[in-house]
Amino acid sequence: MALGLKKMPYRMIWVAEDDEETPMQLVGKKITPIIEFPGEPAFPESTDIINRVDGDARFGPPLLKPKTERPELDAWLKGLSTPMRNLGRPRYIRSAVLPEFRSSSARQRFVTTHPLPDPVTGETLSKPDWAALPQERRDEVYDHYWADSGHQKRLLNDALARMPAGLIASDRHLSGHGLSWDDIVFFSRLRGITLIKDVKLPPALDAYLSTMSEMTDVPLLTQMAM
Ligand SMILES: N[C@@H](CCC(=O)N[C@@H](CS)C(=O)NCC(=O)O)C(=O)O
Repeated sequence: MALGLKKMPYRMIWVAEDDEETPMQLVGKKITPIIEFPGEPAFPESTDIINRVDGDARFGPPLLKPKTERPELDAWLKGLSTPMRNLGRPRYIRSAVLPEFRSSSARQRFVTTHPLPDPVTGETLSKPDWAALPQERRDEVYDHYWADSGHQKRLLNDALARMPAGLIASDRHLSGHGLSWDDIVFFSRLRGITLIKDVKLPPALDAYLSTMSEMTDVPLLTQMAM
């Protein structure tokens, strides 16, 4: 997002979900994103990356104002998170055209490291406990949520419809004080919703996601929505 906003030219190298070697060689741990400026050591952590990019005076003054406290925004996002996760995760692993999930081993690794709640109890296991389940059980839970899409979409639509009026200040910035860290957090949280087909996005959210996608040069996933 920051690279697009600053119009800084860059080359994107996708790291497959199951590729440990590349990030280990670059920064010594399995993590993305990572950035490398010519002549500088590579480093991870999106906050540090965004600060470095936004602060790079060669591409103009910083664009991002500070984050603000938005309890009404946090509360609304919290209501979206469970159905978004239950719908999103089974879709990511069906999107073999996403570069990081191109191979079946990458998709399998995503399932192993991203728990979904037990369909009967609703309980979500810790990551280690989920990873210790037999693979067939994890696949079964992912298949359950894929099959339950109609119900999960109704839950998501209900949560979306509870968006407070005026939550999104403008297409071009979420909060009233202008383009800010609030946009970085919000757009990256909500972009994934565009992979879910036939969701009733409130018009202000729909317009915001489209404009922010253009401003940041980060594509939405609408074309491959399912
Ligand atoms: N604090 C890091 C967290 C980044 C993060 O959680 N990245 C995920 C992928 S989206 C990751 O690398 N997970 C470790 C793994 O895949 O093993 C940041 O903000 O950049």
